[in-house]
Amino acid sequence: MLSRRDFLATGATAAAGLALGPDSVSGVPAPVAHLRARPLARPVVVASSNGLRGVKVAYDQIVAGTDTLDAIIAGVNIQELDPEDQSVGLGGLPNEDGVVQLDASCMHGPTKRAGAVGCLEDIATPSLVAKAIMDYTDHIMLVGADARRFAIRMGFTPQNLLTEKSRQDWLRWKSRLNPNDFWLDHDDDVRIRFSTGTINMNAVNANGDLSSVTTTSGMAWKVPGRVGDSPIIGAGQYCDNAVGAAGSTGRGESNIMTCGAFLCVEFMRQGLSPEQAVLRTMERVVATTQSKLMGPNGRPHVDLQFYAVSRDGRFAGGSLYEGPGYAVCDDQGPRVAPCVYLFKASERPRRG
Ligand code: SD4
Repeated sequence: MLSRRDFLATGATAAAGLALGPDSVSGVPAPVAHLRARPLARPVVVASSNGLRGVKVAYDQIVAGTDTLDAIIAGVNIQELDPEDQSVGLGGLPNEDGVVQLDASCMHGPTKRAGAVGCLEDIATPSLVAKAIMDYTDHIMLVGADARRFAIRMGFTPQNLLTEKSRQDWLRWKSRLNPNDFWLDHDDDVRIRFSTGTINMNAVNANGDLSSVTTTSGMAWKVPGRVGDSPIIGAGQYCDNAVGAAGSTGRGESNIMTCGAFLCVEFMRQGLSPEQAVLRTMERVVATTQSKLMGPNGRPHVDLQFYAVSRDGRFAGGSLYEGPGYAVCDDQGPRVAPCVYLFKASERPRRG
């Protein structure tokens, strides 16, 4: 066995050629040759479909020279501050106590830094709080009341995030919870239809510099204190400036079980295209799904999407089931493109 010093001294690194670099010495797989060979990228921004306005804002900022993370955070701020998007920031659907609790995380590829916040109350832009944690502390993640205190000390203004629309939805849900409780039944249909979801956004600029961000109010009616995948580095989003960036929306618990965003980037490191990487990640999600979440046809009840961009500007969105699209903006302008998927919509099992 060669020691690390012996290995470097013998010049074995150089002898091994392109596939081996300093990363190989530290045990981290080196990016595949085709990614290294192309230092310049086609700028592109990809996001969940609710990010259609945001990808355009982020793309325009990136081509004007703004840092990729600042640009995509400006993109997701649009949804965070939009009271009509009930899955993120202001107007997000609350937990079972009627309290809005937000999660977010971000990564900055060029400087290899990350920030995250979980279970944050009263601050509409958790993506910016995650970035403040990254910029101003030597930590990565703050949660709960102390994260709120940190944000206020950093100059964020607390506000009531529960809009009247989301409060009415919560009351409807509450009224149907238990036939023996003291809540009166509500006439309306209790099912809340989401036209939008959590927002994940990933970008690469012309230098091949990458960033990623995910922000959410999490699952509606969740148990207070529940933290989903969005603020977990490697699950909700992940970015490696040598390879690519990826992120997710959908059932967070399933994503946490697969470290989905990290896995997606690792698949790209091995040479898979973003499209292949999101599909392979989805296959892993199915393989790690517990039996109580499986239908009789062997298909999971859960829904999950991944979005990925490679360092050289290729991109994809993927979904477990046929249907959802994803937002993308490049020199062709902003648009919603169809996700690649594992299963047809008709294969989705109905819940008993
Ligand atoms: C969570 N992944 O908290 C989020 C929820 C989501 O579309 O993405 N909804 O589990």
